[in-house]
Amino acid sequence: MKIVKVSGDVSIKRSVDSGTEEQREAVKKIIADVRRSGDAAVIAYTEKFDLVSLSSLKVKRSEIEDAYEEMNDSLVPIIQEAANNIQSYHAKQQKNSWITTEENGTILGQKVTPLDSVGVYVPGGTAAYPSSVLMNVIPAKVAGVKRIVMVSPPGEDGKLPAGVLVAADIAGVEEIYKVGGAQAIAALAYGTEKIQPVDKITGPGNIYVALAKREVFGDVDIDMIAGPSEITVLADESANADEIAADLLSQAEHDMRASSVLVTTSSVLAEEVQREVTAQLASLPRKEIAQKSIEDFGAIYVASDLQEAIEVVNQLAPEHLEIVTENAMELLGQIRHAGAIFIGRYSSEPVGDYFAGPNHVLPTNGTARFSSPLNVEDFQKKSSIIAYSERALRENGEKIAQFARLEGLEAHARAVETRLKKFTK
Ligand code: HSO
Ligand code: ZN
Repeated sequence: MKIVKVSGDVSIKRSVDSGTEEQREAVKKIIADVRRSGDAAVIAYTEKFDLVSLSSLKVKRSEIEDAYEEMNDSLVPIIQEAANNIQSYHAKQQKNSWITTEENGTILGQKVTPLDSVGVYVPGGTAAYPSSVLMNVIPAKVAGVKRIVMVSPPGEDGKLPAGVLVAADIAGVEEIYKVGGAQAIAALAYGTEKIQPVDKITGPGNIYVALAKREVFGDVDIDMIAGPSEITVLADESANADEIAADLLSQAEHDMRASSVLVTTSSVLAEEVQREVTAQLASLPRKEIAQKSIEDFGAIYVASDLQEAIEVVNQLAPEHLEIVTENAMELLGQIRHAGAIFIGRYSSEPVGDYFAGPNHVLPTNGTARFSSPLNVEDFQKKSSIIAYSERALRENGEKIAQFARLEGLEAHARAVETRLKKFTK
C-alpha cells in the first residue's frame, strides 16, 4: 500500500465501469426479447447464463423452509436482530403527510404515498449478501410498499442461497423469482406472464444489471448505480494500526476494484498500517481480491495536520468514513461529504454493514457530495395538496390572472377570472 504525502488537491483512483458498446447492445437485445416473448425469453436466458433449466421461476414456500433447515440455527436470531435494528432506525426516517391552514381558508399540504410495488435485485455468486436483502427490503416495508418482489439468479442447482432466502423471509418478502441479469431487470420493468411489473428497482448487480437499470429508467424508477465499496479512515497517532489495517481490508475483500484509503497525521501510524496490511493479507481467504484492490486502489495519505487531513476527506467524499482520532466526535461538524460516518475505534465498518441499523447502501464514487444513503423516502413519493377558499381566490385571483398574461397564457387568466366574475361584490 503506497504512502503519499498530501500536497494540494488529492484525488484517489476509483473504478467506474460504464460498460462496453458490446455489453450495451447485448443488454438492449435481452430487454427487447423479454418485452416480446415474456417468460419464454426469461427462461431461455436463465438457461444460457445461469446454466439451469427451470420450469417455474417462482420460489416456493417449501424452498424457504428448506433454507431455514439448511442454515445454522444460531444465525437466524442474529439476522432477526439485525433486521429489528434496521427496522427501528428506518422507522425514525418516516415522513408524515402534512397540512397547513391559513386564516383566509387556504389549505395547503403534502401527501406522502408509498410506491405500489418495488423490485429488489440480489446479485448471484459470492456477492449474494443476506445483509443487502435486509437493507433494501426493510426501508421499503417501513415506507408502506405493499408489493415487494425479490429477484436473484439461481445457481446451477436451480436454487438461491439459503441466507438470501431466510433474510428475504425475515424482511417480509412474499414474492421471489429465480432470475438474474438484464433479463430480471426487463421482467421487473415490463412484466411477463408470470411476473407483474414494478414501479421501482433497487439493489446492486454486475455490469449487465447496471446497464439494464439505466436502460429501463424512466419507464420505472431505479436507485443509484452503486460502484465498488470504499472506505476512508481518518486517524491520528492514537489509533491502533492493527485495527485500521483490518478495517481497510474489510472493504478491500469486497471487490478488486474496491478502494481503501487511510488519511493520517502520523507518519508512524502510516508505516505501521502499511506493514499490518501486508501481514494480515497473508491469511485472508479472499486474499487475491483484497490484495489486488489494495495494490490498485489503496492509498495512505500523510497530512501535515488534522485540518489538512479533514480537507482531504471532504475532497474524497467517501462512501464510508471512519474517524479514529483522539477527539473523533468533535470533528463531526467539519465532515461535509461522506455516505456513512463511523466514529471511534469501536465503530468498525462491519458494525454498520450488518447490524447497527443505518443503511449500507450508500453513495459511492464521490457522489456523497450530493446524495444520501438509501432511505425510506426512496420508496415514497409526495403529492401536493391545494385547497383555496372563495375568500382566498377573491384576494389573489387577479394577481394570478396578471401573472398568466405575463406568460401570454390567456386561457389560464380566464380560468381564474371565470370564478372572479361570479363573486357578488
Ligand atoms: N460494505 C458493503 C456492504 C456489505 N458489506 C454487505 C458486507 N456485506 C457496501 O456498503
Ligand atoms: Zn462491507
